[in-house]
Amino acid sequence: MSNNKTFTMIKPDAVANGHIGAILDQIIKAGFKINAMKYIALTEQTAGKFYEVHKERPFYGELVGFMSSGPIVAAILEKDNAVEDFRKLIGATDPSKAEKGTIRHLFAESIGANAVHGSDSSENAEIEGSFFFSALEKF
Ligand code: DAT
Ligand code: MG
Repeated sequence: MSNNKTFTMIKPDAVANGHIGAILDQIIKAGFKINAMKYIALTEQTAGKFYEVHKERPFYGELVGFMSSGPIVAAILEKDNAVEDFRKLIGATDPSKAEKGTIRHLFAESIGANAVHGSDSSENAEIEGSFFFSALEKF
């Protein structure tokens, strides 16, 4: 599978804290092109479905509650080596462990409210992008 796309969400904490513009600026300056984008809110049901892989984890309920607590920005991003390069740009899941200058280091509040999502594989990027976008919405 080609590795030139990844999927991201700017999470409810970063949206509420006014960081949409700053985060998109970092993403674009890092060389990612926007293939698809929308401002949207997940419900508990749709957040639960998106994060179904984490169903057995102890933080699943907290995660679903948080991700449906306010609007998000969902986007498909395009760049060579997109998945790996984007994970590098956002930093570790726990912002206290995220490298200096990464998006989570700069903007995340906690391990749960950690500002951004980034897909962990090209396969999952395709699944996650298709969860939000139809073929007509991808450019
Ligand atoms: P990542 O988002 O870095 O891929 P993940 O896939 O392990 O991390 O977890 C998905 C999300 O779940 C993560 O972005 C925030 C939340 N999460 C992970 N570990 C958590 C924890 N120990 N407590 C609360 N929320 C957590
Ligand atoms: Mg993950």
